[in-house]
Amino acid sequence: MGPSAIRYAGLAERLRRIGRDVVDRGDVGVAVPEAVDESDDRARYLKQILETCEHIADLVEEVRAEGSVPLVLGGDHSIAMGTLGGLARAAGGPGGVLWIDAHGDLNTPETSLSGNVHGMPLAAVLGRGGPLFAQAEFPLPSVDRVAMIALRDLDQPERELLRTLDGPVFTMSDVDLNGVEPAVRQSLDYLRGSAWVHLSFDMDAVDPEYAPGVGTPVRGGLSYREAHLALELVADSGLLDSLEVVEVNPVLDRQNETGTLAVELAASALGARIL
Ligand SMILES: [Mn+2]
Repeated sequence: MGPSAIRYAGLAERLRRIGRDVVDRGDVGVAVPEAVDESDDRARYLKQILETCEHIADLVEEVRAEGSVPLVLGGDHSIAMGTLGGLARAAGGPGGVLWIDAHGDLNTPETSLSGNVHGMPLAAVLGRGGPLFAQAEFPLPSVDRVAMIALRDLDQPERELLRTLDGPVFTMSDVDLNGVEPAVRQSLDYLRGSAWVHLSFDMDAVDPEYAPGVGTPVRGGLSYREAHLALELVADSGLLDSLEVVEVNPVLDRQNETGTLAVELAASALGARIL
């Protein structure tokens, strides 16, 4: 439903207005959770999620081979495994990701209390998700550099994994103290050396006041303008090869405010300017 909400909010028209050609490749088939067995309670629906991610990886690889910029819409953040797997396959090796999210998404089937795979994709793409992810047909690890912004809700095992990563990490406390600009600039400086650069934008990075339609809202997020400025800086850098906007849940939204914000933010990341 997330992608439909973002389309309904006028994504294609908005991107065409900033001079982008848009080709909508349609929806990727997803199993209906109520109709399938969740299989393993440490990583619920992992088999079905990896199948979906395999289809996403194929599409992303194809789009990259055409020389275009993939814009992947979701839905559950676990789709990032497919996006990043496709980028790694297209490039023949791992790259960098700017992960803007309230959460670390660094759990594993061994550490997760909920078994929600959408709390694990960053660990998985770094090759740290553990043996259950070995069944993936797309490349893992697909990422060798990660920078993170807007964190404010971490589990203890995630903190421990986070400490072993090299890249810059900016919590909301850092953003409060120093602003979002240095966080984005330092993140981009770190990612500049990567073979390719992807932006994974979880709408729950934004404060729930502006983005209420997300599965796991956390108060104290990016303001409306902080989110836009961050993505304007990403666009200005000229580094972006690919992006995704995820965790839009229209069932929890208010009159598609979150879908509408997703459109605006995607436009900023792809070069929309005030002047
Ligand atoms: Mn996330």
